[in-house]
Amino acid sequence: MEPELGRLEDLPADYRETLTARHLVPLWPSLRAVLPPHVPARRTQPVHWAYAALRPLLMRAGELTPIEKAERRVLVLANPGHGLEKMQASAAMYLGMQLLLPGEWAPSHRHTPNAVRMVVEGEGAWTTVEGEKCLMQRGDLILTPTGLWHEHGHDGDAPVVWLDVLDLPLVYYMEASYVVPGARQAVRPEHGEHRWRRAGIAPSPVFTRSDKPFPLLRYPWAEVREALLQLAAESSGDEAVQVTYVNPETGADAQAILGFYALLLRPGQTLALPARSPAQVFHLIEGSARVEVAGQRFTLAPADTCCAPGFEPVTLTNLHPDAPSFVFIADESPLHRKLGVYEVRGG
Ligand code: GTQ
Repeated sequence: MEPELGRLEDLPADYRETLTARHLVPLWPSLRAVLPPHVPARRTQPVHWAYAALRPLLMRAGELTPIEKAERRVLVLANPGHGLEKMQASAAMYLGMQLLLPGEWAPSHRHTPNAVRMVVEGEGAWTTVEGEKCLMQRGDLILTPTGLWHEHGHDGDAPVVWLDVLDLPLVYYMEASYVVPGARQAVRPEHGEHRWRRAGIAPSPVFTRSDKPFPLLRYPWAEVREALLQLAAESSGDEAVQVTYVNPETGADAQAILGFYALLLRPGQTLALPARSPAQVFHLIEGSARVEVAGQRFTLAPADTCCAPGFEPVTLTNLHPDAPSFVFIADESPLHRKLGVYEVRGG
């Protein structure tokens, strides 16, 4: 037990008032709040956003608000633990479901926060990033990293929905979040998907090495899914079958602050993840899965999303007895590792 410390009320009122007038604060009444013993205080609560409940509200937004009045037509998945107005899923993660209707265009801009798009529904939309036109198909991951121009368009004939994951809360907290509006981009024929066609071969530096901080912007789901199935076929039943979205040039995480992963849960598999410092987000791409964290138990249907605070063990169960389930995961690991605060407990 930590010894109890003096309270603010224990101090004479005139002394407190003088401190306030001088912009001074006594530490000891707040010391346990900012440095809680052994386990950090976490505002992030376990929360489940069911797509079935969210989708009609997003479609309603499509009727209520034209794209010109929204620029980005997004319903934010806000964690009540942080206060809805903060628009945070966790300390560093922002989640939004974005709707683009046929023929609409979300104009070009660039901003300091990093974003990724996980395509949830619909065909025919695209995101152009620094002149590279990235098709958006279900399960594709598209990066729009810090500082890169991006705009979204839609040539299909049905609504397209995707999940935005940004490090906006962190960058905003740093007082470094801002946007620059731009003009429609010219699409260039060169594409990271061409230069990084296959793992194991890289463009030779002599002529073609890009020197771009983000050489690959689209990770097609068809290929990630295939890779997971192959990994599952060639590993033992107890191993977690997971891939990390990386920068193919460096092998480092695809972005600097948040980490992105795709997980295959084998038929009937239960995966016990140890408590780790970063918060996590789980989004079900395909199948049926249960997520248990901090006394909560969520059943994820396809396109459902939930979040889990850091420092809590998480149990994932594939509810399909005879088919794999596929989970997209975002977490704060790259940030925690870079800051030196990453930890795993009791694993
Ligand atoms: O599509 O560029 O959910 O700038 C929030 C901010 C999406 C976007 C969001 C953004 C975008």
